[in-house]
Order: sequence, then C-alpha cells, then structure tokens
Amino acid sequence: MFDPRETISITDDGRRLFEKAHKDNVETVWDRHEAQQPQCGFCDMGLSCRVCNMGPCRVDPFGEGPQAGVCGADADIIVARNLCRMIAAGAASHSDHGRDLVEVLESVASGKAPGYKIRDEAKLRRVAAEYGVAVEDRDALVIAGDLAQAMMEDYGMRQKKITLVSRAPAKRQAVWEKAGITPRGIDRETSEMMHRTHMGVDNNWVTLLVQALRNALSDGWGGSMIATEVSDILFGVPSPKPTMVNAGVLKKDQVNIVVHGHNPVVSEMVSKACISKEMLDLAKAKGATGINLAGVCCTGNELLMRRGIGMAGNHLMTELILGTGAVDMMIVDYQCIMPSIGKVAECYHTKMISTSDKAQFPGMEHHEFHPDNAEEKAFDLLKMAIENFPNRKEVYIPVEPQEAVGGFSIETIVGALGGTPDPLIDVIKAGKIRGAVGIVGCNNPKIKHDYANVTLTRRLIENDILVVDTGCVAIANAKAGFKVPAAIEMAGPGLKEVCGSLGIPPVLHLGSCVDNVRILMLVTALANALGVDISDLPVAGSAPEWYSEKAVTIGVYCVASGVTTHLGPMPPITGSMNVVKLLTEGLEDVVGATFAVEPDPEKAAVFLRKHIEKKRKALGLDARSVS
Ligand code: SF4
Ligand code: MSK
Repeated sequence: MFDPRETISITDDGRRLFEKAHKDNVETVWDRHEAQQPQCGFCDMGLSCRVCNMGPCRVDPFGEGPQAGVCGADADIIVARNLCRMIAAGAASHSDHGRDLVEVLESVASGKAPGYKIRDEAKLRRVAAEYGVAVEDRDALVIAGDLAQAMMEDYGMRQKKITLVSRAPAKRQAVWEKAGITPRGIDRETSEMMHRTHMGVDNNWVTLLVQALRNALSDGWGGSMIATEVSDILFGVPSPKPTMVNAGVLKKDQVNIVVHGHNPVVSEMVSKACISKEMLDLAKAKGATGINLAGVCCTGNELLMRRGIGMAGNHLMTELILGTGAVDMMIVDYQCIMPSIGKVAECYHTKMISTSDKAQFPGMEHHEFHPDNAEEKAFDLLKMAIENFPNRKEVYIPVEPQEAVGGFSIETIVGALGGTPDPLIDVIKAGKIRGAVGIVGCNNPKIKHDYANVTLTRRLIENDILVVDTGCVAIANAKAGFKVPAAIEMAGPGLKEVCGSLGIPPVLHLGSCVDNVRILMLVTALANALGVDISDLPVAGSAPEWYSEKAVTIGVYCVASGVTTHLGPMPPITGSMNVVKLLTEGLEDVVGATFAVEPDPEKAAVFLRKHIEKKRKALGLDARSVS
C-alpha cells in the first residue's frame, strides 16, 4: 500500500499531521492522488477534448490512432484550446474576486455596509485620480461611489483599454499595442476567450494563444489589480508586522477559528468580532482563555499582511490542520478549498462554514455573507465557534510556531527606501543584489510538499538574489525560517549586507495570489527608474509547485508583462510541440519573455541565475558565470 510518510512533506507539522490523519482513518489529498494513478496520459498532454457533444475526442500522440477529433480539430488546436480555457478560468476567478470587492466599495459609499469603512483615504484618492474621478474638495464616500462605478466600467466593453494598463511602463504598453494584446475589458477578454474556444470558432492555435495573452493581461492589470487596490482602500495598505506560522499557531487553551479562501471581505469582519469584549467574555465563560484567529491559504495571507494574524498552513495543510482537533470552526469563502474538507471535519468536532453565495461545499453549513449583514453574521458565527469549544476531544498540536515578518506592500518598500526605488537600483547596479525573483503559487501532491518552493528560494538567496513571494509559497518560506531578519545568515554576502542594513529578511512576503500585482508594480518602478522595459530587468518569476488555473493565468500575465517565468510541474501542453515551442521560445520575439519548465528546483535555480546574469550583461552591468 502507498505509504508516503517519508515523502509527503519537508515540514514537520505536515509529516506529523499526515501520520495523525492516517491514525484517524482520514483520507487526504495524497491518498486520493495515489488512487488516481495512473492519471490519463491524453489529458496530461492536453490531447483530450470535450468541448462539444460530438466528442469526447482524443488525439493519439504516437501517430497510430486518430489524429483529429470528430470536428477535425488536430493536436495543436485541441492543446491550445484547453490551455486557453484554463487561462480564462483563472482570469475569471481573480477578476470576479475583484468585482466582489468593488461591490463592497459601492455599498460602503451608499451607506449599506455597516462594519466596513474606507481605511486608507489617501490611497482611495490616488486610485480615484487614476480613474479620472474628481478628488479635490470631495467627500471620501462620494469619491468611493464614483470610483466603484468607474471600476465596474473596466469590467465591461465600453473602453479601448482597461484603466490600470496605463500604470505599465510606456515601452511595455507599446509592446502590447504592437502585438494587439492590450486588454479592452476584464469580462470581455474572458468572454471572448470562451467564445473563440467554442467548436467552430478560432481554429488557429497561434491566434488562440495571442488572445490568451490578452485575457491574462486583463487579469493582471485589471481584475487582480482592482482586487488588491480596493482591498487596500477598504482594509488598509499592508506594512511590515511580526507574525507566526505553521500548525503551532493554533492554541490548546483558546477558541481557534481558521479562515480559508481568498477574499478578505468575510475574514476582516471575523477578525473584528474576535477582539470584541462580549465575545472574549463568552469564550472565558466556556472555559477558554481567549479567541485565536488563524488563516490558511490566501484569505490567511490577506490577514497576515494587514494584521499580522498567524498562518496555520498552505494549500496541502488545509486538510491536515483539522486533525489537530483544535480547530473549533473553519470559515471559508472561495477558491482552493478542497471539497473534501467537510468530510475530514466530520472526524473531529470542527464546525465548517461556507459564506459565499457562489461557493458551497459538502459537509458545511452555509451562512451567506453580504455587505449589509457581514458584521452581524461574523458575531453569530463567532458565538457558534465559542459554543463548540467544549466539544473538543483529543488535541494534538505537534509543533511550536515559527516567527516571521510579513506585510511588504510596494508603498512600504519604496517608503523604507526613502520614497524612491533608487537605492534598490544602486545595489543591483553594484552587484550586491544580482536581481530579484518572484516565487509564487501553490502546492501540488505531485511534488513533495514545500520541497520545490523552499529549495528554490534557498538557492536564490544564497546567490544574492532577492526573493519576493506570495500565496502558498509565502507560507512555505515563512515556515522555513526565511522571513526573520536573522535569515540574512542564509543569504549570500551582498544580499546579507543590504538586507542587514535595512533590517529586513532576504525573502519579502508580498501577499496573496491577487497580490502578484504588487510584483508587477515593483518591476514597473524598477523599469521606470532605469528607463528600460520590464523585459530588460534582471528579474524572473517562478511557480515551483503550481496546481491551479489561476496560477497559469498569473504565469501568462507575468510573461506577457516581460517577466520570464519558470514553472515546476509541466502544464498539459506536451501533445503539441508547436504550442510548447511558442511558449518556451517564440514568445521572446513577441513580449521579450518566455516560459521555462523544470520540476527540479536545483536545476531551476541554475536556470534563473543564468537568466538574471544574462539580463545584467545586456544592461552593461557586471555578470557572473553560472554553472
Ligand atoms: Fe471532439 Fe471537436 Fe467536439 Fe472537441 S470540439 S469534443 S475535438 S468534436
Ligand atoms: S491559495 S491558487 S493554492 S497559491 Fe491562493 Fe495557494 Fe495556489 Fe490557491
């Protein structure tokens, strides 16, 4: 029988809680992954199609069986179409998340969202001005209403381009214009992508992929960027704060509530309720010493960034932490929530709560949050969680928490540098920092949990490359101890000197999945300061353990923005060498960047270092040889 105890995770809490799950006869993501073996080879190569009901169809990669589907679509068309639909789904997910935030902003403006408010008026005014909203001598709520309306227009089709595209360096905008990939409307590009991939529409694999670039850009410079900006306006711009990470953030003697998903709209209300005296008194009456809020995945990242709330784990830890028996309630919103977790919770006392009108799960109670009832709902749920505390049975919290620092927004990074990115440019020019890599994305049971994320990060900082991270990688790296100032001891001499003088760790936590746009803004600031395009910078992206459609879309908008991006697991495209070649070579001529796929993080580190040194040389900076 499959026994992955030695292989599932590099983390202590992951391994121990996996053993606990098996002792409790709980089925986990690793067990189900094993049960799926061998996974379908046609699907793995992107060669199966079920776009229409003449199918399903598949193309034989060995040339012996059918070479076209019933409609005549060949391998190139089928592979491209499948990839395009992944990108559309990823863009839709981030962008719909952004839309939900715009609706909260609109409700705040019209006085229909008690409990929410404008927390950063300066940012509201800055963003509103970018949208052409008059800000002089106008009330913040009036501005917020106008900004919400203007953002809603970005979702539709009335404009030639999405407003925030104008933030990109002028040279990059010219690249997009030339390639015909400037995104026009957020929903429009996703809708067009789905239209083009319907049977009998766009059957040119190249033009399909060009639209996929435009669709991904509508996410990166549209939906995701709106999500991050409105979150900052409503909940505050993050600033560096100490926090704790791993399953040890759960407290044996306190009511533990874990929030999971992506959108901070619910979790922010819950965090507010957790500090109310009424709730604390109730918790004490039930025998607890307090109320402890913790996060997993990106809802957790949102709270960590702004409030320093502890993080119990990343994607592959979400089932395992329930096995601690210490989670009195898990509250979920949407995205990356495995439908298994309601069933896992049945083995323990945990109350499972879903909150979004668009995301329900088996084994969960549904309590729908809307801007007008969110505050009240948060208190109701908290009462339920507290009432559940005495129902605990065995509690097993196998590790002590690890310290970390999170909350590096671009505003705080540039602020710490004296209001300009120039000091960062200077240390890059001097070669103390060779360049920077954004490591982002998920976990995937195809890879030992956190192994690729952490190994790649370690190798890069050792070689004087600054790492910024988001999403589930950010939690992996915090657990590995890379996010305390003392972590400079793991960095190369140049990076150690720079981070030491600034008092920052060599790996900076930039937030959640939608916050990858903070990385876009960082590279934009660097490109503008140097007077070059993003594709000229000694920077790169990486998603060493990606699994989700959203991660594909992030990778595509990074590449389309000029950032060469490494992927760990191979996407399902190997059925078409034309598609593979376009993504790994051909895009260089179109957008000045490409994808590279390398599951081994040691080899990936060498690739990324070589890429950075090549870019340094092209900029006329000193370049090291890498072998
Ligand atoms: Fe088969 Fe073509 Fe229909 Fe796809 S679109 S299922 S290849 S007939
Ligand atoms: S939660 S998309 S597993 S990073 Fe954003 Fe983590 Fe990936 Fe989900």
